[in-house]
Amino acid sequence: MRKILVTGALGQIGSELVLRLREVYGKDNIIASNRRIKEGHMNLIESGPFEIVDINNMDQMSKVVGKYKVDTIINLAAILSAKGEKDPSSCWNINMNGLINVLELGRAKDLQIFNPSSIAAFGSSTPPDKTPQDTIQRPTTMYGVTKVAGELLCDYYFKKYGVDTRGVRFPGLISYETLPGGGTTDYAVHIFYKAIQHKRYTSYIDKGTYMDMMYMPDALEAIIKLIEADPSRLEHRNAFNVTAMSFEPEELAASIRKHIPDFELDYDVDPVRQEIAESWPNSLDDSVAREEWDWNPKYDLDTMVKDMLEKLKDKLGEI
Ligand code: NAD
Ligand code: AKB
Repeated sequence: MRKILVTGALGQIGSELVLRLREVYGKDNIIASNRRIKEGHMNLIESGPFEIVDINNMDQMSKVVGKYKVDTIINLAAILSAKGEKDPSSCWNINMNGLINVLELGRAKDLQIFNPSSIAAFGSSTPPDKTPQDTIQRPTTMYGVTKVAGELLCDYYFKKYGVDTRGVRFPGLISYETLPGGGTTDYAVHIFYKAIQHKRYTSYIDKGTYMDMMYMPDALEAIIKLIEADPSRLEHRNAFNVTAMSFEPEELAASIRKHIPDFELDYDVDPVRQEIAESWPNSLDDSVAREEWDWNPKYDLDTMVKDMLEKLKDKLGEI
């Protein structure tokens, strides 16, 4: 059975991925880690092995890999787009120097490495509609720079050293368990909290701004499917375009109104995040992921909205 170390496990993806991986591979085979303990995660921390690991601290990470005989690292430790623009040097340090540590460990100990990229790896000179798998990548945020460099670095470690690196370009992820960690697509999560609590949301992203999105259950299955994919089918290894839906704020609001008819949406656009959003694609072409490892998301806009509202109402009702 695999032994998987998940870094950055107390973030938006990790807090759900760890529990899903524990169902699939057994709780003792999934080592959750984060550089610090964060409030509200005691369930996850107590549901199996947990270690403090800072990916910028090679000794610490290497000891944990040795202690549990880890054979796979899923590297989720990172700084996202909006936070990255506030502190570009930390964004570079964690997303690049941390990733190099992960890849060096992969090389030294023959580990499989999954490292997610993002739609942020594209920029305004990228074809914005049905953005192809292989195309122009000139991102204008520090986060995007680290994501495209990370994609290349992962390809380099595979080609040069034979490290089994894999990854996808995730779009904005929508989930109810843990709030997003400071990205541009976060509005598409916040809107659900405000819709349930106040029947009203003020969006910092302007109407008409399309971005790709995906519901968390599909994102978790993408990770598991790709780490298990037959390597002989993988022409690409890192940075597969994956998407499930593309919408702009008015379309999301219209879908929410099918369940909360008096929900109101207005705008107070944040120029920084709006500029980032406008530099990202409107919609991705994910046919290569579908061909090479049978990527096939289950949730579209309406099914995601229905499930989000049900689950979040339960969660907020419990508080
Ligand atoms: P997040 O910000 O919610 O969580 C990141 C976690 O990493 C946090 O718990 C943080 O404490 C931890 N961390 C930060 N620096 C660390 C370090 N040096 N060592 C160890 N832990 C550290 O992020 P997320 O949304 O879960 O994203 C995970 C990965 O997926 C990132 O690489 C991100 O770029 C990528 N991604 C996410 C989305 C999304 O919408 N959530 C979309 C595209 C790509
Ligand atoms: C962000 O908005 O920064 C992330 C991402 C798409 O990478 N959600």
